Amino acid sequence: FLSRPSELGITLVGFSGGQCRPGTESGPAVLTEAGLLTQLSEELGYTLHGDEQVRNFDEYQPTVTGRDATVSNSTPKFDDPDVRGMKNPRSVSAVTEQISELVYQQARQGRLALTLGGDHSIAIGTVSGVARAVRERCAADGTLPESTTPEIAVIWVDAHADINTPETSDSGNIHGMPVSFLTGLATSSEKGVFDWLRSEHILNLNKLVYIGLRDVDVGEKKILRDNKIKAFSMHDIDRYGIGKVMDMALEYIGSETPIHLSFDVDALDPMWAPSTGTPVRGGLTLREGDFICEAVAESGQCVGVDLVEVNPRLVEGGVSDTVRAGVSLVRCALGDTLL
Ligand code: 5AB
Ligand code: MN
Ligand code: MN
Ligand code: MN
Repeated sequence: FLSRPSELGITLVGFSGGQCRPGTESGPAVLTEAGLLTQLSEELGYTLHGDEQVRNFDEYQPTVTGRDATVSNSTPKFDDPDVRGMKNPRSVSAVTEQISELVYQQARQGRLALTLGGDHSIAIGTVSGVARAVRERCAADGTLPESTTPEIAVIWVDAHADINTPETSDSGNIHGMPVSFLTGLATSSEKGVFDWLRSEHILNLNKLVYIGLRDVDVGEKKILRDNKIKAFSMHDIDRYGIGKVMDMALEYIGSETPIHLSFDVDALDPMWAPSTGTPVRGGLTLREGDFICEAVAESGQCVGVDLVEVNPRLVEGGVSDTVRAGVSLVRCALGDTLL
């Protein structure tokens, strides 16, 4: 379908405003300091485009309070009162709007869009940007095989479904809501709060596949059921094994549909990835996580990859394990084992 892409469009998003635990903004820095980008170019042979430095979004980054106050950089806080219970709504909207444009600019040139986060709210930007680029490339002659579908599929690997609407969310944290905005289940009611999302950004609910779920809120379960959303929970992985689950996931998507992989590191069991804001026990092994990424790479359909929710400030259990896991996941998603 797609030849193995050789060009990568990198976006490094140092942002943590989609949730309340400072530290996620340093995720891209620790992953790149571990040598991830060098490995992608020197060992996997990719040509890298886009960000070399982490984007810090200082203006929109929430002010750190409490016992962490001494380590915060004291930029003036953007005035951002709650909207429909959402925390930092204008900040997250402004940052994801920029990410969407950046990722779109990479993906429209046929580059595989790799984004390192950052909390999972940033996927509102990445998925919307890739969705728009693929729609545009399908409409333009000759840039993709003729049978390619203009709508992308998303494989969302996560302990959580991240499909709360502002109304169903108990926490108000937007990293628990990206899928509802991306699919149009949640819409804007206020200027400056996700009012930039257009139809070309939207993900079809029947092109969404979850893998790894084990902590889904009551309101989210109703959304999954009512919309018949495809989901492989940890229970399904236990029952069928990860190999069969990936076969079923890719068969559901079909071979003509470009795939965006959005990988929340908390899908892995905290044994492998402890440094993350919302760990849930009973998760994927590192090999199961790597296998998911390998299978997506092997499909030849991958157009975008996110790795999010690495929080180096949460050191219990060791940051280095989480970083090593993150590096491994990205390498596998970019076809490491196939070389
Ligand atoms: B993550 C929770 N469902 O809405 C909520 O880490 C958790 O991006 C969301 O998957 C976890 O706050 C968001 C309770
Ligand atoms: Mn999660
Ligand atoms: Mn998530
Ligand atoms: Mn999390």
